[in-house]
Amino acid sequence: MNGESLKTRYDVAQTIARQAGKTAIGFFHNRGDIAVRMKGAQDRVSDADLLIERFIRRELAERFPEDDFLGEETGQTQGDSSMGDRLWVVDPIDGTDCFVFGIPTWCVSIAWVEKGKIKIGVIYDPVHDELYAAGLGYGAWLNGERISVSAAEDCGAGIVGIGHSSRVDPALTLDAIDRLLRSGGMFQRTGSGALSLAWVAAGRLLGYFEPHINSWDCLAGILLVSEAGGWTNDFLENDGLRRGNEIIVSAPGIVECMRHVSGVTQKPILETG
Ligand code: LIP
Repeated sequence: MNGESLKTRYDVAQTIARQAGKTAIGFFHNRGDIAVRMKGAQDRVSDADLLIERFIRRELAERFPEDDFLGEETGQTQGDSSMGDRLWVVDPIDGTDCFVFGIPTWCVSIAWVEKGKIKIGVIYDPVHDELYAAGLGYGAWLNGERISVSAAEDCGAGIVGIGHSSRVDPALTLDAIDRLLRSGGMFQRTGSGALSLAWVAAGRLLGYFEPHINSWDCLAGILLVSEAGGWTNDFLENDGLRRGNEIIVSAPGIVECMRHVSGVTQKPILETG
């Protein structure tokens, strides 16, 4: 693919994320009128999720008919002339449980993967009008301003995001929180992995760990963190795209602490300067 095609997709993804966010915030302010269903324990889906995912899928298909699409709520759709190596991965509302209860920690997440590499990551928080964007080699940006991960050298120098879902044995998450607290750190759970990853890229959180997360929740955030100078584990290994995986991201100065907190000893795949 030529650079123009990547740049075009990068720009269009940001436009669509903003358009989707504008619709989502309207639902958020009128959430009493929205039907909500349970997909599992503590795992909700609303009509807003479905409507916004269909909007994003339609807009991307019109602009890039050769690309495939994988969405949290509608699954995978092949492009008209798909070659099977270009895929949009989308969560229309990441943090749905927060969304339905009126908690303002949710976002729209759009990622683009080509030949197994994440090349575009866009996360839009409509409540605070914060658009996070990264392209492979473009750096990471928040509302047009360059962002970078924290320069902290110690887990105790800030807050670490910890995610949890009912897919995971509570002991895994509780043990991670225990290790973090005993390392002098402090945890926070937003209910949106994507937004937490964007906050790591912006230096607001020192790192993020979740024992299992889905690709549509994290691929955009992974690119944001790596383009902002952070370390990320190899989420896509072992078919992470379809099966999900654990997620560990970190400011470069506390990778050892984050690996300790997560309980795994994965080697860094990005040597950060
Ligand atoms: C959410 C994730 C979060 C996880 C939640 C939930 P959703 O995604 O972003 O990391 O801890 O349980 O899965 O379901 O709101 O799109």
